[in-house]
Amino acid sequence: MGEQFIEYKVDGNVALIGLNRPNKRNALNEALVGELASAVERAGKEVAAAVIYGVGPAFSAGLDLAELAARLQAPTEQSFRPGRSIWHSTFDLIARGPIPFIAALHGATIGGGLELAAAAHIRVADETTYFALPEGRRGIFVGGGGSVRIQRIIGYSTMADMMLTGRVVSAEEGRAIRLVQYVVEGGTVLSKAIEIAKRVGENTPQTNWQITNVLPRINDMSHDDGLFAEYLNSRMPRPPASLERLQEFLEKQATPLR
Ligand code: 1HE
Repeated sequence: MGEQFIEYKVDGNVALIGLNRPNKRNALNEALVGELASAVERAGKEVAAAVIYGVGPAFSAGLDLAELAARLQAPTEQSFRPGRSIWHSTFDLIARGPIPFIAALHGATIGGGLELAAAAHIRVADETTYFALPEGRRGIFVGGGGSVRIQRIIGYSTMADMMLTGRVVSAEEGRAIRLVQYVVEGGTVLSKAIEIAKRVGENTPQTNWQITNVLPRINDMSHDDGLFAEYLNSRMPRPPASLERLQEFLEKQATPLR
């Protein structure tokens, strides 16, 4: 793929996608986001689950502010052409694609970096992780789906507080406001995320797709529409693996819940 800013490895049934621009704290420029889109598409075709992590001291310092400043300083015709944001299309490939994504967070997870993490289905942070939405400080606004995804995760008031004040939120506070599901010791986040991804990857692809695609859409619906959509979903043909798994349990061959 000729990657400059993304590293891609496969470990069993899991893809490991690394943001690899450590000297700029994995600030997200257009080239990086484009490479990320290719890596995400590739993972969807060849593995059962994926982990996104940051190389170097941070997960990601968010939007590349130098690139935006250059664009604002010297706008081109392209700058005014309407179209879909590459951030939206790429982060949607993660959030609404065929496989689950686990974000492994450490250090700065800021602005667009947090928007990227919010596109994943499970977020694991180590204790060095800190979150901020300094858009207010920088004179800009979220643009990577944060007003939809982060707001739905933490609610308007908490997001408004983070954006208006630009304050830093620790890993533990991140767990309290439901930004992350796990907080682990420094240095162990990647192995924990891989362990989770491998376990998730053991589920049937259909169930994983329902959890990552049906469930969040139902979350956006009214009570009545949600129940209707759940009913329709229950009428979808089930793959042979569903019956095999039920039989495994009934024949006392299933691995006990752990
Ligand atoms: C960057 C960026 C960046 C670092 N764009 N170059 N994001 C922010 O407002 C966060 C801005 N960054 C920081 O506050 C700090 O860099 C950190 C707290 C993340 C890390 O601090 P530190 O001391 O480890 O590193 P550093 O020395 O500040 O940065 C190392 C280099 O990365 C340095 O470049 P150098 O050439 O001087 O070595 C920094 O300039 C560069 N760097 N962060 C460009 N973000 C779609 S809308 C999304 C809106 C947002 O994301 S707003 C949040 C933007």
